[in-house]
Amino acid sequence: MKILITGFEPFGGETINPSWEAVEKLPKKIGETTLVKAQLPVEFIGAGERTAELYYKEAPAAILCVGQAGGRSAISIEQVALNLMDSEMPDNAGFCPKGLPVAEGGPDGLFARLPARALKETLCQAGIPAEVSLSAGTYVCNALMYRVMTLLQEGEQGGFIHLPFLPAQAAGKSGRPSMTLEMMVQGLSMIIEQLSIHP
Ligand code: PCA
Repeated sequence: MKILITGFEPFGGETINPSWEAVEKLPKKIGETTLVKAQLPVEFIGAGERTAELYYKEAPAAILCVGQAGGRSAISIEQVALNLMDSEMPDNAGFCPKGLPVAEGGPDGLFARLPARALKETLCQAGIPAEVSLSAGTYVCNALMYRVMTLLQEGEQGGFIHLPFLPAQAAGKSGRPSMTLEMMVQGLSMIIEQLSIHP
């Protein structure tokens, strides 16, 4: 099985993004699953376009997108993507949509195609803080997740995982939670393993 796994470049004044730091550290293969990794731009349009290109080129059986959700304390398995782009902060291309749909005329929401609760349980049992999240926000990550859910065909899995800040990022922001890179990498590996066992 082949899985496309993506992380993001830094944004919002940060110099690193835990999602790419963690994805980059994953091995090329986990069990029988080959990982195709890509770093995406933090762009409402560009992130989805790059992912679609890779999906058509690589024909993966699953797409797992990963992003940063600074302020969260657990690995968040996103359950739903909204057909809404609404932001106070421009993306890295300078685009700052206010209340626009991701896909004109598309459904209001699309669910992840992942066993979210089972994944959460597996991580928690291994001592890795994890939660099922009901909101991926209305910024670039949500738009990418929505786009991914429209790409996937029958029998293919996909979804979005949000990661907390890394300790180095949280250091300057008193009280912000963080997670070590090792724990993030372990958490993502376990998620990929579980997707491979239950395709
Ligand atoms: N997090 C942002 C976009 C890129 C990222 O890593 C988000 O949650 O929308």
